[in-house]
Amino acid sequence: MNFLQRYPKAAKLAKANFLVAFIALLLGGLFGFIQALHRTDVFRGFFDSSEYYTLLTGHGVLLALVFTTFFIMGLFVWGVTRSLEREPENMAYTWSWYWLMVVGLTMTSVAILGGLVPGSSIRAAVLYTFYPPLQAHPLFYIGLALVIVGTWMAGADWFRSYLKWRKDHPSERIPILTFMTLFTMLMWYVCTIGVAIEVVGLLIPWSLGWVTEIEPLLPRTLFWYFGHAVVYFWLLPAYYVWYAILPKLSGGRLFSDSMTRVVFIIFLILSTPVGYHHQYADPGISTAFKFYAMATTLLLLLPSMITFFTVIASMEHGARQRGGTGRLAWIKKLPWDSPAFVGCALAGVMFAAGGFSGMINASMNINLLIHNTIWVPGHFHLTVGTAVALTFMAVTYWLLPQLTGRKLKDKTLALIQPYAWFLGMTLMSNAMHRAGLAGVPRRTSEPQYTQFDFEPVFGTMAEMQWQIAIGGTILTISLLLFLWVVARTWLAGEKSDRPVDDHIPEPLSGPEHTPAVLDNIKLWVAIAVALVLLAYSFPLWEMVADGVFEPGFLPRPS
Ligand code: HEM
Ligand SMILES: [Cu+2]
Repeated sequence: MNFLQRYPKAAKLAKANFLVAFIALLLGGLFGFIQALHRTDVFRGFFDSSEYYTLLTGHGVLLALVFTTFFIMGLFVWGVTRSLEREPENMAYTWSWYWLMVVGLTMTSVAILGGLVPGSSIRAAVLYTFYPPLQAHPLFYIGLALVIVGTWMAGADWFRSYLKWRKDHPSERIPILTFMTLFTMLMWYVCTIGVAIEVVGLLIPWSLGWVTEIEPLLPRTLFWYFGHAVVYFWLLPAYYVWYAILPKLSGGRLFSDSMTRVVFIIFLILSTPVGYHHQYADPGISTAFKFYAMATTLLLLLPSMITFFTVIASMEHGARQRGGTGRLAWIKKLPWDSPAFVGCALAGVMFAAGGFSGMINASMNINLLIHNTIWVPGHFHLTVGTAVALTFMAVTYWLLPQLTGRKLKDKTLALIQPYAWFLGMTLMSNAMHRAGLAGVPRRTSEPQYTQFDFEPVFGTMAEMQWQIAIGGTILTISLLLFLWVVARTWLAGEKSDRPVDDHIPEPLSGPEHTPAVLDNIKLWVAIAVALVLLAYSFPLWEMVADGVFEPGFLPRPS
């Protein structure tokens, strides 16, 4: 029996989440295409430069916040159901979090798209980081708040399933797919507290006009309290795929169950105290705390290195099972003709490159060299824009047949798609990094500055602009190919009892070798909270203490 036949309710829910994710991907991707052509001066006919921030907000919010979040919800529904072998406990509750998220997302999107309607007073050109002084229509913030509450309810749903399962299996280890889900959600609970306080306590009252003045540093700090951890909320589900599914797609087995758990625990503990690394250039936060954030950020390279090792070891095992030999020659024996495998593997390669530029972002001193330049989008199109997005697209080729009971259609197009993404991103991201080093700013529709010469270390500005535009175009074609294959499979794929080989083999070193302490949820949450308090209580207190009494520091009634 396939997943759809065994768990029809969960399959329906996962598909509903994927549907929203893919619509967001289409719209957000088209905005990205338009931006790439516009800011490189290749074609400016789509819209006026004054609307650039509306588009950029649409692009960032729809891709980095909506596509990711809805896809992750669908992925986790699949994984929890499959690994605990039970449907969600109460479908009315389950659908209520889904619909809450959809309503919230609709409000936020209306606020953003309103900016494109001439004469409309509804606007939200505040970018996906949405902190003041840019101000959006209240719908934007209220919608975001509803989406966050929806994700909290989804997390509670999975904890509930887990606790029910625990009653029947008192001494078993938490199944690995559920373990990864729960730890990702725990991290999400810790980090979303910051943004929830920011949105509900400061931004909504401010956008409604209940308070007239707002101190920029406090909401910025609360945003970045959340804003780095959110990248791990995107990344951990990609790790989830690389740990649990990629070894299988390579024809092998996961190398180590314990290492997988250790990595997720480190992310729970360290993800949030690093937020100031986005505020190196902000006044009002002491250097000591920025330094602490730098240290914890660099420590986070450790779990990524462990992942690199564990995932490659699993892939090598797979390739050797398929007859691969030699130090590196085994790589040739990997299934380079399987779209799901190719997408995940290339996403991993790009993530390694993103890790290198990330080390530069993270270092307090050299960060100043690239701060707010187009280098930064160069970096995160490798990480969230490829490591995460391409992994999600690739695993869809393997998941969608399970959820729909239909075989993948148009395999050749599906295979071209990840290679095209890799090529397009190599051009676009590399040129963005180089242009950033020459000082080209991000977030502007007019980066030419005719009175000013950007001096690249090598090559020319014109050549970089073209690489960004051509890379962006190839990416857009790749994205359309993906959506085409998805639509064709979903609507017209051949029905089958076993549309895809969905068996996941046991790890080489399984949970029986895993220390029990790794499953001690309370202990790890306590350590995570302690580190957050260490990083944030003093600076936040400093911001609020005099502010409560100083007019203009905190929002005050108008
Ligand atoms: C068709 C593929 C894509 C193209 C052509 C594209 C293009 C661009 C360009 C040119 C910018 C820089 C704009 C500026 O700073 O002025 C940008 C920003 C951004 N992109 Fe993409 N992108 C694509 C895919 C993605 C994906 C898949 C994600 C995430 C999942 C993503 C997330 C972002 C974010 C968060 C920003 C920053 C927005 C801001 O600064 O507020 N992009 N994109
Ligand atoms: Cu960060």
